[in-house]
Amino acid sequence: MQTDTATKTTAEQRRAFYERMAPHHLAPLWEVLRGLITPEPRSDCRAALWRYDEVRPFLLESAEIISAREAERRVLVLENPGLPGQSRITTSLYAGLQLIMPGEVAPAHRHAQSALRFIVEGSGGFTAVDGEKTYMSPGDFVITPSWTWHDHGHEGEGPMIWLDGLDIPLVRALDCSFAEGYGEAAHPLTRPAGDSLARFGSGLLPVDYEPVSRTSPVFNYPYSRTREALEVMRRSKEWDPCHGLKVQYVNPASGDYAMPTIGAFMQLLPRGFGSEPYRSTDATVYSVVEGSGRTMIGEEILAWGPRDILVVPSWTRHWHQADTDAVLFSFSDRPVQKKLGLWREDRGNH
Ligand code: GTQ
Repeated sequence: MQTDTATKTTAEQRRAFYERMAPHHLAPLWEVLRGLITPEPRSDCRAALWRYDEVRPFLLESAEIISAREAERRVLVLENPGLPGQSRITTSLYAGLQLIMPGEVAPAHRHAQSALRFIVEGSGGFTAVDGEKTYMSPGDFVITPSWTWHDHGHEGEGPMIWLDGLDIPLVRALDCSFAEGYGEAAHPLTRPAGDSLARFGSGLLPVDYEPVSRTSPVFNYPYSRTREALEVMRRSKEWDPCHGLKVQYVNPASGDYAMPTIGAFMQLLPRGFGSEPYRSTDATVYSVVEGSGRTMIGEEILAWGPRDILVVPSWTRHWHQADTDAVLFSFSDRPVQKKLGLWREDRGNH
């Protein structure tokens, strides 16, 4: 009884104390410490799947509502269900599906945020980055480095759709967003299409080349090359128990990730493959390129097919099953975590 009263009095005393300090912008750490420094990652980010056949009609309908030019970028944001209204697919990354119709333009602008495009549907669409156009095909991995002028257009037929991945929430957390419009639809072209890939992506570099940016000078990694590489590599049958056959996109001038803030990967899971459980601290967005299967995430089973998008939160054990040969593209903030010495992974069930 006495203890109860004493506790109550203590609690009241403490509350009164906190109220007196609040106007001075002071707060007691001991009331929040356990929620700040958690023994393991604790995130509102949830596992989720977007089925392409459910999303695509909404995306096409958006073209009846607004033009690419008026929208600036006509994109449906993939919002993590645990982070509604925040334009995030994970805590640190943004993703959306962008649509451009034949003859449309998404006008030139530049921003501090880095962007990747993973092409999902269509052909004849292009993106121009700092004066060089690249035409995009499904499975291509295309980069827009931080602060480079870029516009998108479409010279082909039918809808052109790609997955955008940007470091918007990360840049927001650091409060270093800058952006400007070019003022015209397109930035002038100064190099022929394909120049960067030939110059930097052929196992060659210009003699005495010194990197001018932290981002890869290759800005389109065509799927035809990536797929062919996986097909040749699979012959050695060296399967990683957690990843199948997995590669990461590289900046050929530095050997580092292709982008400073976003790591991008491609993996092949052979037909019938069941991966061992795996988790890592980088929440990961997957885009299914080929094949079908499922990913088990905690209690959830996410069944996927071509063009579906799924997200696996940080430090969440998951494993994949492939019903057919399957090819999965993925991206995460791994380069940032690794540079800061924060990244961890955990294989198996321990
Ligand atoms: O294409 O530049 O999905 O600036 C979001 C912001 C795409 C783009 C997005 C952007 C872009």
